[in-house]
Amino acid sequence: MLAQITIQLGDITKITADAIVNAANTSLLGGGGVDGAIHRAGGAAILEECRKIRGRQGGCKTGEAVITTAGKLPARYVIHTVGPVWNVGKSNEEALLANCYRNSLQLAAEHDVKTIAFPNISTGIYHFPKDKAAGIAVKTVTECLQEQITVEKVIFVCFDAENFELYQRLLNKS
Ligand code: AR6
Repeated sequence: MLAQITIQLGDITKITADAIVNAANTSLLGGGGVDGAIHRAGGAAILEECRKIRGRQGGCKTGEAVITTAGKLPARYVIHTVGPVWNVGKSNEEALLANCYRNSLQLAAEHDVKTIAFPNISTGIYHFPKDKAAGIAVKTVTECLQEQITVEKVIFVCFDAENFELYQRLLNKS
């Protein structure tokens, strides 16, 4: 079956899906933006598992992903990935951002996740240009979905109108 890509404008903590993705940082200990919102809404169980992962592997590198419970959220899992901080394109940011989407989907497939929601990773506090980031997200996810059979639906959850319009244009849904 061909996997489906959809777009939603809103808060990812409200999304019912097998997994939602968090734009975390390498410490896995929470922060602002979507990371703060997920930990606040999901409760202490998420941080507790993040601490255990830190104990085992000392955090999460940029471009990589780890998986925890979703606590009180209407999802089964939170997949925490660490986007790159935008450095005017000088620090391999584009490839690292693609890795976030690829590694999150890989982890999702390993946990039999059928539906997964992504925020617009790195486009907030990490200042990755939104148009570039949207292009990388759509291209990488489209490629990954063609190579696997587990994930059936990807939802790009946009928190602001600018990102929502960029994704609409890229996916021809305007
Ligand atoms: N639902 C969906 N998207 C959201 C939500 C939400 N509730 N809240 C914000 N966004 P950011 P980053 C959007 O800053 O740029 C944290 O402190 C937001 O509008 O959350 O990857 C981490 O701990 C933007 O489009 O993440 C790291 O230190 C997108 O989510 C750092 O920020 C990502 O914005 C990561 O920075």
